[in-house]
Amino acid sequence: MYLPSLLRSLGRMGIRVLALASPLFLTGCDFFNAIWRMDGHQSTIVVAGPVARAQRDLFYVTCWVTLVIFIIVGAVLAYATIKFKARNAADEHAEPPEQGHGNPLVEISLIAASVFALVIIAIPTLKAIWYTYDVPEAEKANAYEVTATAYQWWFKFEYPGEPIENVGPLSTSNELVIPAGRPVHINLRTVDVIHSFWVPKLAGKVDMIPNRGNRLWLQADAPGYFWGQCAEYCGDSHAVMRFRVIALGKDDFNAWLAAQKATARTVTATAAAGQPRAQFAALKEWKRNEPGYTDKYDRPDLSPLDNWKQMQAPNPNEDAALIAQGRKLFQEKTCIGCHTIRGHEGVGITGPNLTHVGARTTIAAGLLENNPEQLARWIRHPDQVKPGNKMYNGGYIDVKTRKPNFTLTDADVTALVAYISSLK
Ligand code: HEC
Ligand SMILES: [Cu+2]
Repeated sequence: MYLPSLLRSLGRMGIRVLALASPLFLTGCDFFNAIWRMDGHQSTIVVAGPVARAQRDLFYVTCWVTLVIFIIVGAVLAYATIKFKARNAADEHAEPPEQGHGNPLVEISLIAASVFALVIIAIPTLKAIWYTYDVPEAEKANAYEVTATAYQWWFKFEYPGEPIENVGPLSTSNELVIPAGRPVHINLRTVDVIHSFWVPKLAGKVDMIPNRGNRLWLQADAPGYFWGQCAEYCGDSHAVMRFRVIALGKDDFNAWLAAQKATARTVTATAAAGQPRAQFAALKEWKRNEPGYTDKYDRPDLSPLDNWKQMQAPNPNEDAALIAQGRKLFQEKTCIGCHTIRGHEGVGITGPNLTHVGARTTIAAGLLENNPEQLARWIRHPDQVKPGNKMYNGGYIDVKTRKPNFTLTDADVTALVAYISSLK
């Protein structure tokens, strides 16, 4: 397939030239790099799965056809402008030449050329629509099924093929773990407004519509860590309604499923080896809207996937007493009413399932890095991190009177953070 790959690399070059011509590239080296390599976290050009690849190739076909049209029209325009321009005063005041009714040959050729261009675009477009619509027939038996449900401003992921006795399907939040190299069929649902499910490197966006089931399929070529985003304006915190997709090899995936099906970890004093350590040095006071850390992932020493794998292991220096205190506070401060911690006291379903939240790389729907500092920041001031969020409005404060429902001291936050981090 020489021609498509040539077209592809030429296409990439064309976009780079356009990007370089843009004055924006002067604003920063990172930005320049991202554009030059075109491999940002949410790139639709450097892709990692067959569905996104089909969509990208279609984009290139359209680019090329329209580029050819642009060049022809531009050339004719330039030719006419130069050839027929007024060259002296006499030309300028000359009568216009005799006006005709056009040239049937030219007109018919133009119509034929347009139809031809549209057909060239239509054939791969229709093929791509059929291909991306559903898992190919031959692969259906091998497809893995997941249900993604959107809430203002986070995602719930359920695994209908992994039932837990007396509970229902395995359920997790904000980080979707899938098997690599297998098609994944995702049912798209929403409990409130219209959201849209988008993992740019794996597949184009598809809306999640109230009272109407929708779906998409995607596949990751290889194990990896991918950035996702709600792509439909859905209220206050739409821009920070994010998620992650982690694709794992077969064994890793099965190990993950087994760990997720287990009930929440209970840390006892004997289980916690080593020295209890302070969970974090001091509570930092974050400024309102101070940015989180997950926009960029800049750890050259550790790939995002390896970072995710490290998060699965319990911290060797846990403070069992502090964790027990946190578990008690989780009940007293009403957290249990909104969050499920299967095996512990949490039974709520209006917030993300936290049974294994300590093993996730992010919190607050992909917005903050999951570390003690950011957890403390979130638990203290969810309103300052995500405007409008329903943990604060209706949980921390009474929405009608705007009065706080409870208070959290620094010591409370420290204990809650220790407890939540222990939920591996
Ligand atoms: C009124 C319901 C409600 C209460 C009460 C509540 N939460 Fe939440 N919680 C939520 C919702 C909703 C979210 C998702 C917010 C978002 O990302 O928009 C959330 C998110 C979280 C997250 C991040 C989870 C993730 O996967 O991103 C943590 C951790 C958390 N809550 C801890 C707590 C703690 C600790 C308490 C008690 C002090 C608490 N919550 C009380 C509703 C609640
Ligand atoms: Cu949304």
